[in-house]
Amino acid sequence: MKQVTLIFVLILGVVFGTAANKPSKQKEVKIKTSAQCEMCKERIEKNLSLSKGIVEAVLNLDDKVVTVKYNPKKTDEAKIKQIIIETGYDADNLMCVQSAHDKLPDCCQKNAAPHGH
Ligand SMILES: [Cu+2]
Repeated sequence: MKQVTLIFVLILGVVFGTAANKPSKQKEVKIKTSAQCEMCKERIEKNLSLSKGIVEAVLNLDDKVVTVKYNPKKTDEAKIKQIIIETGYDADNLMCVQSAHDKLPDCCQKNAAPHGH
């Protein structure tokens, strides 16, 4: 009988423990991009935030890392990276889609000289 009680307590612990481990259904991912300037930042953030399942996208121009908050039921990291490369920028180890990159303003292309505007 004692053993049954112990098992019951263990199961309860697992159930409540699991629930406590996910306070929200949101996930966050940080992706390194090839953004060059403020325009790139706006372009990437806008394209991401308009996409399904993405709650928020904030790009830091200092390290070019975009932090994306998303709903894992509606999207995933691979899809998020796909949006970035289709916008014309590298996403971590993925190369940008060349045709999309070539449509960017000169200053936003990867071989552009460092600049601020
Ligand atoms: Cu730019």
